[in-house]
Amino acid sequence: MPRIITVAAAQMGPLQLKDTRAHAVARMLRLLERARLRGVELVVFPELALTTFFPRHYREDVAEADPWFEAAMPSPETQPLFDAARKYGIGFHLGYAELCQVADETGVVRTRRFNTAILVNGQGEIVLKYRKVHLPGHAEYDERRCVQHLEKRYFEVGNLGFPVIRAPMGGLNGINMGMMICNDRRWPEAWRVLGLQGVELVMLGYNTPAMNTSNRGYEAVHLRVQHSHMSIQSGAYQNATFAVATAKAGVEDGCEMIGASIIVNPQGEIIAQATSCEDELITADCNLEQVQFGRSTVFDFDAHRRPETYGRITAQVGAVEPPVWSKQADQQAQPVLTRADDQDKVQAAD
Ligand code: ING
Repeated sequence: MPRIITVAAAQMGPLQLKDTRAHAVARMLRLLERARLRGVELVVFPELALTTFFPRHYREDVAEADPWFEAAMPSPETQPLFDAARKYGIGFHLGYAELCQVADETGVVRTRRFNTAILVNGQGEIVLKYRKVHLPGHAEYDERRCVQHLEKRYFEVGNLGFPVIRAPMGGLNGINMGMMICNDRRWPEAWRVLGLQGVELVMLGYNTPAMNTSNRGYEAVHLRVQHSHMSIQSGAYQNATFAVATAKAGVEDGCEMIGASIIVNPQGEIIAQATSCEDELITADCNLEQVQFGRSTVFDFDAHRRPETYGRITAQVGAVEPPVWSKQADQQAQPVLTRADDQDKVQAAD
């Protein structure tokens, strides 16, 4: 029995520093209206969809960046999105900068700032929240860079892990849905944590500079889209899940970002792709039953994964130097990896 949901990536063109939330929301409402006309049941908006990509702008006092953050969700400016969701019966994913008062790991409630995404159902209810874990860039002004990328200055590392929820969406009474944000897509660990929770549909937004702004080495510009697509297609294929990846694209205050939003099926095929760097709606019918092939054959995790050999993945942060081969007669035979050895070796690497 097919389980079909019609999804859309609602790609957005640039938002300039001068653009207001009302301007952004108005454009998003037009995309929602277009989605309704096409029978779309779930719309994925980009990362930080309400403002320009402000981590390119340095502020000495982080609190000076607070006007780019949402202190409430919904807020008066974003309430129209929730109203439209309820009116049309369309769910949506929204990326935004979250300003909140929550306890930290020491239990102290304080002001905290996250790069956040929420999933809202067709009744306008928030069913899932995610806070970006992999924050690229840097925390201090970097004079070598041609464009700053200060996500480590403005956001804390997300404290919600990579959650998956099974919830009704569209005409289906249960879909396993998860989220990640932008740079997360480049880290296979993020995809696998979602995959190990049976995710069937991964939603992500991104703001990706169209060129290498780090000024540390050469990266051909055509690789920007290629690396984005490789990451998403691999993640979807290796975890037998659908993925909807939505760009905020185009030139924001002189800084170009890639578009190339895509919808990918559990076999890693791109089944829809944006071709502009403007507001553009791409749609696809996703038969979630397609996830069964991958997870009952090549990626049957129960049958094929060997976690006892993966210790390094969670025990190490950076890489360690490998042992050096030598011709010494007394060179020991290559040690057989045992779980204890694996852990000891890893501890030694700390
Ligand atoms: N943007 C970029 C991204 O991961 C980046 C940053 C681009 C990192 C290219 C590495 C290479 O798509 C965000 N917002 O994470």
